[in-house]
Amino acid sequence: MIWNPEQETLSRDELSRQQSENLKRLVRNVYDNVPFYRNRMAEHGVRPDDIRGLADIVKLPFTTKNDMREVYPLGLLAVDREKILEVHTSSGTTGKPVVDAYTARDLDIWSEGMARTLSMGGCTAADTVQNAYGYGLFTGGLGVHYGARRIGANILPISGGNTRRQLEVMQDFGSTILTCTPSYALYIAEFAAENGIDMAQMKLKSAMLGAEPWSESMRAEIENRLHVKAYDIYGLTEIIGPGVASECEAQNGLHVFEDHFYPEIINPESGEPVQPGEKGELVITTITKEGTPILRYRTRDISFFIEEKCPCGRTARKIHRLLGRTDDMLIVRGVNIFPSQVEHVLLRIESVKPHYQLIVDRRNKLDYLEVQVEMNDELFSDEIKELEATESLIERELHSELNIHAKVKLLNPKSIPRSEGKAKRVIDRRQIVDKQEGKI
Ligand code: DLL
Repeated sequence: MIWNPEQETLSRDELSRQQSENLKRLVRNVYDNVPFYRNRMAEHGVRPDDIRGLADIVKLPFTTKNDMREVYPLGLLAVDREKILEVHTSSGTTGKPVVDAYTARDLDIWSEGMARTLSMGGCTAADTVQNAYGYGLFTGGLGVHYGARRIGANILPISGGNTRRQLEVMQDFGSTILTCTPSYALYIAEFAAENGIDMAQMKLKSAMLGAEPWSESMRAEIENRLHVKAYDIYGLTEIIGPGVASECEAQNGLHVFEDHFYPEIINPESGEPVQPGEKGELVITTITKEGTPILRYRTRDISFFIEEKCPCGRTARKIHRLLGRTDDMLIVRGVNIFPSQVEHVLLRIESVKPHYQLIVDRRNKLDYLEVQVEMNDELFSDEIKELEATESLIERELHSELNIHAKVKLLNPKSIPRSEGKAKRVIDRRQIVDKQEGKI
């Protein structure tokens, strides 16, 4: 179902007209009200009058995560403090968190984006949404909450964790839509199987999954085990939270809600727009936001535009499911590797589980990649030579996918820590080694 047919099926001309107007208003607004942007624009030699339409967006400076950290906490505020109703931040594990401050209108835009998103998964007022994203400063919990509320669905604000209780609640209240990270969805499936709970007996029909990278093969696994259709949903704190781009029933690319979030794809090295259909870094401008509007935010997420018309009838441009992050890309012995490539290979192998970690280290000054993956219970009780054969099979498959050798280590079932939120897939020990050696 299309939540807002008028906006979601706009003609390209009308959409561009709206985007253009909003962009001009945004630029004038941040120039007048946010010293950070006024200075940035001055450094770039660009004034609000230079932005006459969408094509001029390339004249504007980019904003990076570092910029946002430097002005922490509220240096990007474009309205009076008292107009702010709510604040969210990223987890900030690698530095100061980034902040999003919402006015009433921003919360309205967020609810709209999330109502569109949940509708794509078939959510109506008759549905029961089990919201297992974390509530708190993280945007997942409240983002889904506001969207479900706008639709008028019944919300179970259970938050993440306590998997036994998740399954009890799902059964007792007949949840029809599950919202959580893909890794947690898989964990719920695994827990159910181990405890003899038949997921086919549940009423679940869709799972709206995002906040971390996942793959097509992982989708198949989740759909089979949870008996749902699984949809990819994307967003980030800097922009608004979830509800920036989401997958419709075609399950082939995510429609960007571009009447609010204007997308570009650039070459991360040169900063120039890529050719149509070419992959690059997603850059987003919040053309309607009031509290903390952002010019050309460099998401570091890698994707490309899918240009074909979507059978669902929505006209907003689609991006391919995220391919990785410019900063998650590992360079091992000069080869670019994304954790998603490894996941793709592992999910093809029956006797292992999709719980894995990549450990990168440096031995004798050479990069060394080890893929640790859990075996399933059958393989666990098999003979040593079976384990060895599986390890070499995975090593061969990884080699043909990645073009480098990775050592595979099979781990006992359940030895990789489970996450109720985002999973940790990469442990890069090289940076520590480099620091110790005084190279960095
Ligand atoms: O993760 C917002 C969110 C909540 C999205 C719930 C979807 C569902 P942050 O914590 O700021 O916000 O992290 C944003 O997570 O730049 C991506 O690298 C990654 N990410 C988010 N969604 C996806 C996805 C929330 N569907 C960062 N696929 C982003 C791949 C995703 N990566």
